[in-house]
Amino acid sequence: MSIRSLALGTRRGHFVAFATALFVLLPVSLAGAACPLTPTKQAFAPWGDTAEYAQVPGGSFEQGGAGWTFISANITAGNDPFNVVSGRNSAALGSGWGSLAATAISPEFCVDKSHPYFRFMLKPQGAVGALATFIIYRNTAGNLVRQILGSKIATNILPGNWRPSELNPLSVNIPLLEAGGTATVQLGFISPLSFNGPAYFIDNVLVDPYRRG
Ligand SMILES: [Ca+2]
Repeated sequence: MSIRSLALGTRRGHFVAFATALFVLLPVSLAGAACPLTPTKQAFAPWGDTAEYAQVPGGSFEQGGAGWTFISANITAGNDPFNVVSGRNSAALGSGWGSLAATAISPEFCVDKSHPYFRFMLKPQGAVGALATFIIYRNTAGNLVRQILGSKIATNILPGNWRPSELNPLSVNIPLLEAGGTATVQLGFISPLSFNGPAYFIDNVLVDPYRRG
């Protein structure tokens, strides 16, 4: 039975209309979500961001980095202390001098217009420069491209504290060319070199679905 025929059937009585309206409202409220739905939470509410967030696959780094690609980077003990997503591990990017352009790249996942931004937790530690993020996606010509997003977070060579990243544009910034207005993307993180050990720790890479329900 289609949503339309359900809605037409509600004209038989007020009670039926009310009960059926509850059914009809649900698909409407999810109309922006073409990708599979995943659990969400207001992960960045302590910083005044009350949007709902869902986890990028393996983005809490609690599954051993499955599906992630690490170059001069690795999973390390220690969760983001705010427990944006609780756990025991994060990812360390860089291992000191000689580890130029340490990189972590996520597995592929589905993005639609309900994923306008992504956000994550980070901790600079002796970084000589800012952490860059990037999106890998297919452009309108069908070619895989890598779009680098600069970080606005100022860093210095002294160890810093865990903090939330700024909002990084995701579906607001790429073409949604696949079925249902979706795109297959990967997120990446590039660290500059550091004086001593990892230049950055990152944890809890989350995407921002439009608030639902
Ligand atoms: Ca974690």
